[in-house]
Amino acid sequence: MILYSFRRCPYAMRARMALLDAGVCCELREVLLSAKPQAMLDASPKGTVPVLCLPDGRVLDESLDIMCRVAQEHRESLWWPGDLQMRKAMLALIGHNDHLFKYHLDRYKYPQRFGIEDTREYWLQGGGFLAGLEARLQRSPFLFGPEASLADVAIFPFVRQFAAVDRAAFDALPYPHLHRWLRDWLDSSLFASCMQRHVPWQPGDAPVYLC
Ligand SMILES: N[C@@H](CCC(=O)N[C@@H](CS)C(=O)NCC(=O)O)C(=O)O
Repeated sequence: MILYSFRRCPYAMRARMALLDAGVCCELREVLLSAKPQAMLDASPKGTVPVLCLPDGRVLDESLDIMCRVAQEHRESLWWPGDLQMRKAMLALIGHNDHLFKYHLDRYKYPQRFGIEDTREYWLQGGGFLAGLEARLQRSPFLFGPEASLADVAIFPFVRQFAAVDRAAFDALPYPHLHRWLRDWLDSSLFASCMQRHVPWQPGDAPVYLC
């Protein structure tokens, strides 16, 4: 398997964390978004990372598809719950993250890209999503119960980005459970492994593995 990835991309991060956690070893090709390798574009012309090329020639070019496949095939219980209602609820929360929260995060983090002068509205809207996470984390250590799930790993990289825009403002939010949850993920060995630095891949390079 080959994974095209970009270290700082939150979508690529969650795919790498899922692969690492499941113990699935694959070749890791670090990509420069400004100079995407032709081999990656041949596999997935839409040109976003992550892209996972499977040995049978199939290509997964959506991070959630990569995570779901890994969770289904290599993990049990909460990662990919047998309970259909729980699975639907997890995918709904991830969908909310990927669409609404990401929308507000982008505008809060990069106001100049969107011609925005006052980011307060986006901070508040993003904060609304965080309040929902806090309510869940008050009830259990992870978003869907006592163990880490697909949803925790899918959402964590985006909360990390939101927190990093103005760390003091984030730390001042009255969300102690969310702060603990984020800190635990940031301190985890899984995150440390997924954030190792690699030089961008070029054809002919010796393979580097994500293991
Ligand atoms: N829906 C995609 C989104 C992936 C995505 O947007 N990745 C960004 C980097 S974080 C990207 O590759 N953008 C292309 C570019 O900047 O040229 C997924 O979940 O995999």
